[in-house]
Amino acid sequence: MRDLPPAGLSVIAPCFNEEANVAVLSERSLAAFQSLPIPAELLLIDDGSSDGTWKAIEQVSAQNAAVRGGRHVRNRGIVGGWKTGLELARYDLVCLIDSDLQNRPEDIPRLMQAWLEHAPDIVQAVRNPQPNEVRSVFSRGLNLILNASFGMNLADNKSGFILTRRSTLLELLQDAQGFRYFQSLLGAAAGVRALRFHEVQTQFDRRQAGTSFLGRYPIRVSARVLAEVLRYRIHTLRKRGSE
Ligand SMILES: Nc1nc2c(ncn2[C@@H]2O[C@H](COP(=O)(O)OP(=O)(O)O)[C@@H](O)[C@H]2O)c(=O)[nH]1
Ligand SMILES: [Mg+2]
Repeated sequence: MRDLPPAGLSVIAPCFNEEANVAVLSERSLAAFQSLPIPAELLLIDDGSSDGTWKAIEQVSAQNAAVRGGRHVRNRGIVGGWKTGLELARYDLVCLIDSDLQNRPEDIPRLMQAWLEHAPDIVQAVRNPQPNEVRSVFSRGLNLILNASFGMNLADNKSGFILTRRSTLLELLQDAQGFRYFQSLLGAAAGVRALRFHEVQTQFDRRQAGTSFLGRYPIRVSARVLAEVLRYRIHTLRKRGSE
């Protein structure tokens, strides 16, 4: 049975040294909210940035009631940003989005539409990168490994541009403890719970400003993520075995 219609959507964007992107993200998100059938808010979480990210967040949140900020004095990572966003969230639906504008805020209404039409547990944006992105080779490899390890068949398993219930995300993040790159394991956490996905094709733009924390050839991080995929698989098998 489908429960009550959603009351609203809280969009959570972790920001680490994104001073040049905050204002544009906010402007484009607020414009996109206009075409949503329910109220929405944007939660910008500054994660101990060393640039002017917090100042930019203060500025946009002072100008718009639908934009609010959260701040970590020390860096807690992307998942830490999501958790703080969940604490601040007013609404029962949440959408996670990168703050560097690689995910397009204009796609938020498309994810919402898919949520209403298909009634899945999670709507996941499939990121279609621009041509000649070296990073997409790593991303596709990791996608195959995640799908094979967890018996899944997603086009973009570790896409963190998703829309789901706040309660669902809270449940998935219960597994995050002890993992440094749990942002890559969120899809897997949903897979082990047999949650139902609906995928939406989206464009994954190049970064316009700021720098990725991964760099162009993320070999070291990829190796660490792989080790965590393995550790999480063992963890979930053990957990299932003990139930
Ligand atoms: N809260 C938080 N967010 C981060 C951190 N590192 C990156 N982000 C954010 O997560 C998103 C993706 O990061 P990015 O560096 O672009 O990774 P990439 O897209 O995989 O290259 C962006 O919105 C970043 O601002 C971090 O340490 N903490
Ligand atoms: Mg990025």
